[in-house]
Amino acid sequence: PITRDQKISYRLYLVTDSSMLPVGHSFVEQVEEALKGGVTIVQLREKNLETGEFIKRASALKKLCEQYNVPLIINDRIDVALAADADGVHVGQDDMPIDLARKLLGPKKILGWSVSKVEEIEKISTEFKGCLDYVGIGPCFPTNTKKNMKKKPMGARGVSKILTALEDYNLPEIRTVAIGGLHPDNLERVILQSSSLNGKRKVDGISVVSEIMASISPFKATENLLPYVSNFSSRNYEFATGVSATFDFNTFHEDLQSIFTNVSATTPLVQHMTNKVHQNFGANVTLAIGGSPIMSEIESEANELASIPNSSLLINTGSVAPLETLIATISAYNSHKRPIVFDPVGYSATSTRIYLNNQCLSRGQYACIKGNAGEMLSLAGFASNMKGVDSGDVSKISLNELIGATKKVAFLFRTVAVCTGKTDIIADGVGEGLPSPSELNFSQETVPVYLVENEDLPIWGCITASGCSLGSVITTLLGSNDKNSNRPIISLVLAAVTLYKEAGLLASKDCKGSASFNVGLIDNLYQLVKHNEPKVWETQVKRQ
Ligand code: 3NM
Ligand code: MG
Repeated sequence: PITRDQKISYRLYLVTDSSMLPVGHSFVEQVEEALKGGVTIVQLREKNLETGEFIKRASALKKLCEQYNVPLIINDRIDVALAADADGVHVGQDDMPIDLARKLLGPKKILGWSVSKVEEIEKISTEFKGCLDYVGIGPCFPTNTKKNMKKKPMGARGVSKILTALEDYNLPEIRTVAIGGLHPDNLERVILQSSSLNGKRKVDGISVVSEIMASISPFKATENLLPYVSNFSSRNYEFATGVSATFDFNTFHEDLQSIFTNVSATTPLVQHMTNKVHQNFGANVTLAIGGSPIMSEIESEANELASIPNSSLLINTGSVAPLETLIATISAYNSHKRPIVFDPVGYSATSTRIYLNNQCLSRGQYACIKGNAGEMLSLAGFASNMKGVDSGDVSKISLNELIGATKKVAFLFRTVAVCTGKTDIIADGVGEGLPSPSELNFSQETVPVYLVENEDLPIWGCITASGCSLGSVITTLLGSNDKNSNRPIISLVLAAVTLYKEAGLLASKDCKGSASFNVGLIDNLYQLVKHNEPKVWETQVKRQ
């Protein structure tokens, strides 16, 4: 038998469910295909079997798993596990207390526990000290598999909280798997985004039910999952954009011209899901710089749009699209590895907005998250409340505090974070010199920061959608990127900020007021891209 003192691989943890097999598939064959495909640990989870049948099934699976040298864990039933001499037991929060389970199970068998709260991790370090081998953290996403699910999906951020708690309570011996609604289209970012705040811990594996048990090809389904949990290091951040280039600040300024040329060459299709005030202006801004805007909020066409070469998506949560439509569109762009820019308008202004924004944040991976000072501070957890959707009274906040918040957002959401203001702050949470998720020294402190300092131009605040339209420019430039141009996200975001600020500066110089500033902004974007001589621009990016 496999015992808890051996090195157990939790990389790909199959939890069975005999109720979802495709027609004509047998339970044992389904599990055997998964074993052939490479699952590293199996849990027999049966909710409706009589004890006798349960033991029979456990004994049959035990024999099978043994042939593949894979541990067999029994859900909930210690008696069944002992009767079938399985390798361990998994218990939920409503099942037997952990210390009692350990006592009954003896010192050698593997014991796992479902957790979703920091308090539960604290217990592992106190009353349950030494009892447990691993925790299943979930549900990460909504799932139809578990009936009567009482817990709310926690998203990658929730998993990160649990991993952070394991660090805080000094429990390096506890192994971890994430569970709930995990599928190939969300695995990469979940693994990446869920690492602990100090960057030292990522999940040891992921656990799935339906992805394998409901598959008509369980072998292929398993094989398909393995790369996500095996080679963290070689995959890097491609999932956000399909591009894995590294950034060289020294050559950035020379590259600017060709960045803008490439926009005209590719005419990116820029889907906007944005608020009404921004729709018209954002479309004109996109056109002025060579993009092709589409203001669609139709769920059924998201996948088609996302599959068009050089498409990109701007989500501005001042939008009125229903959450399901937002999530479906986000998923479509993520699975096509096309970039999404997220603008969490008025992030925490009302509880409705917090919910909407948090749902979007936990359900997608964003190439860039852009916000004003108030939004950035809230996203970073530095300010709990914002009034209205403008940047509020942030005048008392120092530049350094804002830089800290922007770094934290870049790090938390593994994105390029842009905080707009008199000085624009751009923090690169995905790029230059940052280690892959498998390496253990990725922390907020190592996030590179760039600043674009501007003249104080109060006129920016006199027109609507000026911040939103920076989102349009960033999204257009990101859309121009593909495997051919192969640029890191950060270089395109920096180019977008530079262009937009330069246009604003020029427009402010010869406008008569806010209306002509509005028009002048579009004119200058158009002219700047047309003449494309970034060398003579006043606006410059500095590395902090
Ligand atoms: N436990 P699927 S979620 C069995 O959160 C189970 O503890 C969960 O199924 C938890 O991979 C879950 O099909 C079901 O979404 C996961
Ligand atoms: Mg249970």
